[in-house]
Amino acid sequence: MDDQLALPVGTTLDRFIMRKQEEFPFASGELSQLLRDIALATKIVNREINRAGLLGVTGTFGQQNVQGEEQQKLDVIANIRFIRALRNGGEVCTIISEEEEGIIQTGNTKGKYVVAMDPLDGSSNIDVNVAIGTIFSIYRRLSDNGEDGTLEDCLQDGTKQVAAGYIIYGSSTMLVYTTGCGVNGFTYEPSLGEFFLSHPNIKTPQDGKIYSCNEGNVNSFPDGIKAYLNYCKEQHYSARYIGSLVADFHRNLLKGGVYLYPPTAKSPNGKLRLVYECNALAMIIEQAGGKATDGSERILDKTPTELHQRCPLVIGSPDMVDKVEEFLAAEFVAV
Ligand code: P6P
Repeated sequence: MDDQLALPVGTTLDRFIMRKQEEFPFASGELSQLLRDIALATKIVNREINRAGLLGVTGTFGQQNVQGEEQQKLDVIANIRFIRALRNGGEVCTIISEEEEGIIQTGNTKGKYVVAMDPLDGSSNIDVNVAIGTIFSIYRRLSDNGEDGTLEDCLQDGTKQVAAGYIIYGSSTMLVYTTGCGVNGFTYEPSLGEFFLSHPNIKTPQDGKIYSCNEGNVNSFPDGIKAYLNYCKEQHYSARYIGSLVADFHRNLLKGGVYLYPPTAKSPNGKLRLVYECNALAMIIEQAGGKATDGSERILDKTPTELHQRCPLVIGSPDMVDKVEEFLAAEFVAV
């Protein structure tokens, strides 16, 4: 039979995970199972996002999170879904979530891993059908097995991540992750309930012509950032800012570009959180050949001191991140 008639459906996430596990002779399978648990929660959250308008789960939940931000109903739902999946999966002892003030003990005291997550980032965009995302980091616990995880387990440098990823719920739903050996993207096929490898070995362009920044805050930006934004206009770059970190990051990852969230008057340390937003994306961008700094220091080298601490973020094509840093450095020389 002509095998052209039956085109291959491609590599499922599960088969990919198993193949990658075989490359690690000492892998015992817990990380593989943990990645599957995240994928399961993603499928459930994806279904609820896609039907939000029909399920009456758009809009605010009626209380604020630890950040003082209005929680959307889907923020709460996504948080519950991921916590349940990680608790039931058994591999995770402790979770950090944007939606929870303290660390969450799963009861899996023998779990080897800690997960830091933003269950649903950009959720204020849900009601207007703009792409949103989930961001996660996976660390090996430092504390002894058999006990609950500790705060120290949760405040590790980004360089200690064993895996990081995000899900973008956009025109299609994609899971993009790394375990430190490159970045791979999987597209969800709802009719089969499977993720299929669609973007193998993602590499971000060395340079780009897209900059993502909320220029509504420009008056309170550092002078070096103001100078860089003027440079972008002189170079006729394209301004692309969706206001959804995962969507802006994903576009820049694939096409080349830089995302900036500098210090502002309202957020003097920047708005984005080091532990469960910046670190994961920084690992991914570096694995794809890009860079991530706070304007001067490498994000992955920063040692978190608080669960929800914020930091400025400059992330994307390496040549563009370098250029931003050049303008910021010139600011201090000019003084
Ligand atoms: P601003 C969403 O709240 C978020 O955390 C990111 O997804 C997004 O990039 C940023 O904040 C948008 O912030 O201040 O520009 O509205």
